[in-house]
Amino acid sequence: MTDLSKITTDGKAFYLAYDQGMEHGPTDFDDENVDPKEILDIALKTKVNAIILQKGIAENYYSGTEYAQKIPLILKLNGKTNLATGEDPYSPQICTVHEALSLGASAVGYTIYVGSKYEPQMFSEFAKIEEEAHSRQIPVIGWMYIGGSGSIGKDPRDLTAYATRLGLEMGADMVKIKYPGNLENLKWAVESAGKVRVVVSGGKMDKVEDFLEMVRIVMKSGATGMAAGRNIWQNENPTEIAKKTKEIIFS
Ligand code: FBP
Repeated sequence: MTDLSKITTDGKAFYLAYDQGMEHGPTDFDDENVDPKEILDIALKTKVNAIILQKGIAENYYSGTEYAQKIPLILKLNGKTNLATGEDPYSPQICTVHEALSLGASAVGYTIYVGSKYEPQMFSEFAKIEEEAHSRQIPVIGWMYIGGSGSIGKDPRDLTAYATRLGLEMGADMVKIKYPGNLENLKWAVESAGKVRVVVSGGKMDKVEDFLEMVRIVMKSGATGMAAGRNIWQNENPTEIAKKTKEIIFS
């Protein structure tokens, strides 16, 4: 397994995700968080294990700056908008491992929509990324998101465990999944992942307490931690909520 020590602390992790500008558009942002510098400042203040960016933001705001010396980078290698997404999502590769390394990445990420009819394309891109990243000892994180015609009507517990297992089968070092609704489902997904680490994405929750409760459940399940975005930087006090999240993850 690839060494994860640059992006974990005592085997646990808290990542700040800021790739929503591509996935959702600026609709997620307001004056407080539309500027990537604000988010990098939150990451710096709260000492997250890594920030997750697309290449354009990394190039313009991270690379060659103080941030790059202090915050590890997970570079997303693929992406899509939500405008063109039909029933079967496909998120094409837009950045190479080589570019990611030149931007200072400590790990790379790639989304596979498990259940999409475009799985063959995504598998093929992921496999090449995995081969190159591992030949350079760079960890690969699979955003294993359920989506597409093949997943419709199936049990979330089975689907989530299938998604994490797919990460193990495909050679990911870590998988990032959406919260599957309860502790029991998540435990099974973590178990199914074997040696592959599991982090859970935030989603957007209305109440801070609900988010923190989810973090508690995530840590009870044996998962490695969280990769959260909107629940942190959309909060009126991002540093405070990040601090509380960290306390749960690392306690
Ligand atoms: P959030 O914590 O804001 O949900 O971010 C996690 C994340 O996985 C991002 O990396 C990504 O941009 C977004 O969620 C995708 O969300 P969705 O699948 O809901 O469009």
